[in-house]
Amino acid sequence: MMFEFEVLKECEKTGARAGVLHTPHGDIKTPVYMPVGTQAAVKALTTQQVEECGAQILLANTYHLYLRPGDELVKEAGGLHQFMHWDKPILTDSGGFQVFSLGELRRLTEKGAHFKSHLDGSAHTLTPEKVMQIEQNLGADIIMAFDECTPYPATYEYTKNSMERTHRWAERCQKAKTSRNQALFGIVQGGMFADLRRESALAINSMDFPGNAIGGLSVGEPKAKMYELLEVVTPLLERNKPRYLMGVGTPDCLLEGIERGVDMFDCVLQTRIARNGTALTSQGKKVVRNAEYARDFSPLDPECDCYACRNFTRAYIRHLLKAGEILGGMLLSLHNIHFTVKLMEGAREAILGGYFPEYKKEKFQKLGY
Ligand code: PRF
Ligand code: ZN
Repeated sequence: MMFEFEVLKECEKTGARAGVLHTPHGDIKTPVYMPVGTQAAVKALTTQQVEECGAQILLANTYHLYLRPGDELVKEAGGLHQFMHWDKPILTDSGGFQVFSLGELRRLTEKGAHFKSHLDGSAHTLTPEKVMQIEQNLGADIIMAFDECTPYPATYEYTKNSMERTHRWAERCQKAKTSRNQALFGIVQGGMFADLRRESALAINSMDFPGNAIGGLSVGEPKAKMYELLEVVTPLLERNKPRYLMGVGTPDCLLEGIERGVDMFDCVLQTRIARNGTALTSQGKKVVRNAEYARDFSPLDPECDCYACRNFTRAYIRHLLKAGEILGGMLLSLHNIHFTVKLMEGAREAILGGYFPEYKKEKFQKLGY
């Protein structure tokens, strides 16, 4: 089995698990945080730097790469791995989130999503079949089904109809996929309604995808609501398959997700806040751009051993940010990814060592949650 997932150990007190997912581009140790490279680049970083941060897998976006430079061009380049020079695993999201963020520019039918490009206003239609063709051209190891990320808030009726269409689209994706070296993951929706979440988890799980994702969360609802719905969904998803919580990745949400049985996460937060001057540290978030760090000659995070922390001070990085030097955003991006990867590696070790609840408690105290 090319995409076999092995659960190595489960926490005795929580749903947390440590595992390994085998892919054609190597193994992924879970739980895992996937940095986001929307346009085939993790913003501000080379793939060499991303690798040095310890990242095991990157996420790229179907929607963006289809519009520019075009999936045919990426295929001609030898696929996404070769195009961006990253030979570890890649996951492509289906556009089911990006398209729906377009608001006025889109319309949904049973057939698919009709929308105008955010780049030049040109008209396009993405259908489950078209998305499979695009994701096959891009050539990622893991590809996502085309779904609708139900907007928040939404009525019960809208959510139910949207969820049912997402299920029909998932089946169409499964039928349309012809590649054998890619794993197609289904996506659970169901908005903020526990009964719909249950129905969606059962439906997607029964379609027997090699992995199951949970979409439509972290869309503006309170965190407690997300945790409550996760508790409904994860126990219904096959134990021996990876579970992926889409678009979630603050340090607290990562640990809460792991505790509820999630194996994979992605989030743009790490690189986004880096570019506007914020560091994730073992003592919580630090806005390094602030004046209080002007004469702070200590590293971003004294407990971190990333390239930025080994070689530069808060004062220097603050100076770079204030002076508009792109190196500032680069060093912070590198640190934030490294920090998050280490948090996940620590969680994995804790699960394997049988002390995950204590690990989570200690991290929450230090991070100030
Ligand atoms: N669907 C897809 N991608 C996503 C989401 C979703 O619901 C989310 C929601 N947090 C992030 N990315 N396809
Ligand atoms: Zn660091």
